[in-house]
Amino acid sequence: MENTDLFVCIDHVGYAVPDLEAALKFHCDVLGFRLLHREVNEEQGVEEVMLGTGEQLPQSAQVQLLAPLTPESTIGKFIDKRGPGIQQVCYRVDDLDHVSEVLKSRGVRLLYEAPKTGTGGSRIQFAHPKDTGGILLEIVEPAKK
Ligand code: MC0
Repeated sequence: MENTDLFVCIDHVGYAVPDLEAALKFHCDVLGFRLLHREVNEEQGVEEVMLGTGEQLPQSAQVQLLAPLTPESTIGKFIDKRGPGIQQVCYRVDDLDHVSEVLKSRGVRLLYEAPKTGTGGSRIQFAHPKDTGGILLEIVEPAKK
């Protein structure tokens, strides 16, 4: 039977954090996560780290820490309104364009006209939380190796 699944797995859960170094220390020293990747994404207004249990991206059990570059950024506003915590859940896909078209055809509003660049050169898109039961849903197609 043809596989019609849209998603490969949960790629990561993203936490909005006001203090990246403090959150990194907690996740690594207390929870035992390993730092897999770190970058500044100016377009998204974040400094982010990806944590996991293996040696390189993409891994299972990934956690993303998202710190705001400015108070006016998406994460800055989120922390201001809701406080630190889960900001997004991200599903991994093989073909972002295909999955985007399917979601759109099913009435889900996507936030961007065209995919943006995410962690490690990945392609990303978001579905509006109003269309997903209150969850900001990111979809990611990891960069090809
Ligand atoms: C806002 N709302 C949320 C939410 N943010 N609901 C669930 N989860 C969230 N994270 C709800 C609010 O409670 C409100 O509902 C309504 O959506 C409008 O919220 P708002 O406070 O007026 O905020 P907006 O509209 O200015 O922005 C919300 C929006 C924004 C989702 C459009 O956060 C956005 O564009 N996000 C996508 C980009 C992003 O998150 N970048 C940072 C991660 P009520 O009921 O009060 O009306 S970058 C990233 O993740 C990259 C690096 C990667 O993974 O590779």
